[in-house]
Order: sequence, then C-alpha cells, then structure tokens
Amino acid sequence: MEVLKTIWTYIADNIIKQPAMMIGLIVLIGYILLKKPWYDVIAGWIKAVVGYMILAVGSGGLVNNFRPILVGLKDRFGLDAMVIDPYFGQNAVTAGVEEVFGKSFGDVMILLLIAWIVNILLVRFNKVTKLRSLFTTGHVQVQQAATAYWLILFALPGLLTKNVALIIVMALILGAYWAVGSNLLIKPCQELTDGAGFTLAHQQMFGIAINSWLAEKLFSKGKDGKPAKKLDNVELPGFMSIFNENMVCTTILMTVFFGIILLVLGKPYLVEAGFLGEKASMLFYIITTCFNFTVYLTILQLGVRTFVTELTQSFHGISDKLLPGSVPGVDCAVSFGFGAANAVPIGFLFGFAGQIVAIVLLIIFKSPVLVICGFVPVFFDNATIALFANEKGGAKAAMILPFCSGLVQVFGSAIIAGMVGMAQYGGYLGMWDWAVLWPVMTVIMKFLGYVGVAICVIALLAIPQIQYKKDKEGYFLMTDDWEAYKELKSKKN
Ligand code: ASC
Repeated sequence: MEVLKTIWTYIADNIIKQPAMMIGLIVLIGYILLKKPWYDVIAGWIKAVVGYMILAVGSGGLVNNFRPILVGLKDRFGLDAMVIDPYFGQNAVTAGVEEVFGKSFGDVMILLLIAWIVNILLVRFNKVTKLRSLFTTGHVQVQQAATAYWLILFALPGLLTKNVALIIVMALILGAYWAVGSNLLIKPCQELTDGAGFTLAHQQMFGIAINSWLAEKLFSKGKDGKPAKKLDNVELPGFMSIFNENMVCTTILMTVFFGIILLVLGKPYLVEAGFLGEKASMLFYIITTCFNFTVYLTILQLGVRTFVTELTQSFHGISDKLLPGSVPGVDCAVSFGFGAANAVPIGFLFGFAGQIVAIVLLIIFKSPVLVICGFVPVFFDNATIALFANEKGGAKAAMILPFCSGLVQVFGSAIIAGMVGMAQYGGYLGMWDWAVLWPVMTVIMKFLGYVGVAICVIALLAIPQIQYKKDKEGYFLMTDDWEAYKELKSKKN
C-alpha cells in the first residue's frame, strides 16, 4: 500500500498536477499509438510541452502580476473580506478542512484520482453514456477536488465516518461533473475553432454553455431581424478606430483600468507593500505594469498556437485506439487563441463591473460575508464567456452576459462560502460553475441526503443523453470528422 501511495504521489506531483507534462504525455501516447516515427514522436512531445509551458508563462504572468493589485484593494481599505480566487480557495480548504472536519488534505488527492478514473470510464463507455471528453487540466482538478471535498462533507456529514462511501459519492459527482461539463462545450468549441478538435475542461463549463445559449436566444438577432454585429465587425469611427487593433485595444483598456486601481491604491501603499521602489516614478510604473498585461496575453496566445495542433493531431491515436470518439479537454485560456481577440479584454472589464456592483450591494445590504474580486475568476471566466457569447450573439452579448456573470460570481460565492463556513478561512474558488452550479447541488444534497446525491448524478448524466437525442446523426460526427459534420449541417439547412 505504501509503495502504491508513493508511486501515486510521484505521478500526481510531476504529471497530473502539471498540465504541461500531462499534455506532453497525452501527445506522446497519441503519436505512439498512431505509429509515427520515433523522431516525430519526440518532436511532437517537445512542441506540446514547450507550447504549454509558454502558455503557462503567459497565464502565470497575468495571475502573478495582477492578482496582488486586486487583492491590494482589500488591504488598502482594511476590508475583512474573502477573496474569490481558486488559489485562495485552495488555501482556505488546506487551512480549514482539518479544523472543521478533522480530515487531512491528502485525502483530496485520492478523491482526484478516483474521480478522474470515473471520467475515463464514462468516456470509455460512451456508446451508453454519450460522453466524449477527457479532463487534462490537473491544476484546476486539484482546486475543484478540494472545494468539492468541503462542500460534500458539509452537505453529508454522515459520510465523515464512512471513508469508502465518502470517496465513492464524491468521485461519482465530481467525475460526472468533469465529463458532462467538458462534453457540453464540444460543439461550441468546434464552432469557435472550426474543428480544432478540443473542448474546454475548466471551471466555467456550465457558465459558458448557459451563456452561449442565452447569447443565441436573446442577442443573435438585432431589432431589425438582421444578425447581431460581432465584435470583430464593429468598425469604430475616427480616433476610436485604434481600438480595432487588438494589441492597442487591450493595452489602452488595461492601462486605464489598472491605472485607476493603482492610483486608488496610491504610491505610499505600493511602496510599503513592496510593489514600487521609494524613488521610482509612479507614471512609468503604471505604464510598465499595465502594458505587461498585453505582453502576457500575447505570450499566452503564442503558447496556444504552439501546442494545439500537436495535441489535436496526436489525440487521434487515443480516440482511435483507447477512447473512441473522444477529445481532450484543455484550459480555458486555449480559447483565447481563437475567435474575436477583443472579446478577451471586453469580457474582463464587463465582468469586473458586474463584480463591483455586486460587492457594493453586499456592503449596502450589510452582508455578513464580504467579497473581494480575485483576478482569476474575473478575468479567465468572463473573458472566455465573452468570447463564446460574441460568437453566438455578437458584441452586445459579449458585454451584457459577462456583466451578469460578474454579479452571480460574487453573490453565489458569498452565499455558499458563508453557508459552508469557508468564508472565514479567507477564500473561495469563485469561478462561475462553483458560484452557481455547485451551490445548487450542495443545497440539494444537504436537504435530500443520498436521494439528493442520486438526483445530482442522474441529472448530470441525463444532459449528454438529451444532447444526443437532439442530434443523433451529428453528435459523434462532430468529433470524428468536422468537415463531414459541416456538410451534413449545410445539407439539412
Ligand atoms: C484557473 C487557475 C489558473 C487559471 C489558468 C488559466 O482556474 O487555477 O491558474 O485559471 O488555468 O489559464
């Protein structure tokens, strides 16, 4: 047993929790199964790992540079608030799970392994389950396993003394959530990327699906019945036309936005917190910091371009031989390499506006739990939602829907984290699915016990069945052969 645990810890720490190595391994296996010459296998593996590492430099740069600025607001104004951010959420679980439930964080990693096996099995038997996608984003799986662990222990405290039942219940719900959520986004991703052959496996999968649906239903046609204008087609007049260029647009928007926040934080605070040298120029500090946003975003997109083709080509090996009809589920940032580039900063800003409105309302109504925006939900969730909303419903959808997402991220997180007692440990995951879907499931399980667990799992697993019923011919074709799928659709229209 000890030996198995050591092996698992080694694999978990070095591969599963490291998306670059995980993607590399998938590419390696895929190309070997495709019987590619060994040098192509090695080259593909290197491009996949390096590409993903580049992506991680971009997204890590964004997170590490801009998260402290947002969190700084909390310190600057002495707010006793919880931060909604996956890393703060994970810290809260690590700090609190032992105190509140007498459980150790180590159990979370076992949960992750078993839930992932559930995901693989659900895809392996896709003739029955109709599930086609495999989670590969280990770092978010760790954060989600940690949060799910807490939520489920809160809902079903009877499981505290039943270790095996606990793991089974959790793995079923989490594994089903991974498989069903990423499966929901296969069609939107194929449409966004014109058949690149991946889906998203992240923290706002239901959020994207619901917002894409809303975008289509509410925004796809203007008042005159014509298709709504997409962000890429909005031609701005006069000096505003400089916003048409993505790099310029992102830089200006972010400089205004973070510039204001940095000014609000003020030089004395920035110096004291170690952001800025005492003699340094505030003006140039703002310019450098804010321009870095565009730099990291551009790096991120380069990373995506480097590894996506390798991943999707090699995955044919896996989907031919091991998991028929499946696609890999990847980080939401991968979608930033596609669609309207301006949707990314626009979604971020409107999501932020929504979060701020929600936070002000929490203060006005004297909510017992106060929230401060975390960079990861406000940026990665809302930028991604805007990207997909723009595809389906155009520019208006790309603004209004992220704004509403900002509201629900704050309200949902405040309610659930207050209810389960995570708020007092300073953080909650805060991403869309964890602010909306998981709170709903937690309440159902809290009130209905094991019946509630059954309802959640059955409801999740019913979703792909409904998707399949609605399009039996196209359902598996869209992952097997995108061109043939498009032909089928155009014939039908
Ligand atoms: C998350 C998380 C991150 C980011 C990253 C986006 O949820 O934990 O580090 O989003 O995955 O690329």
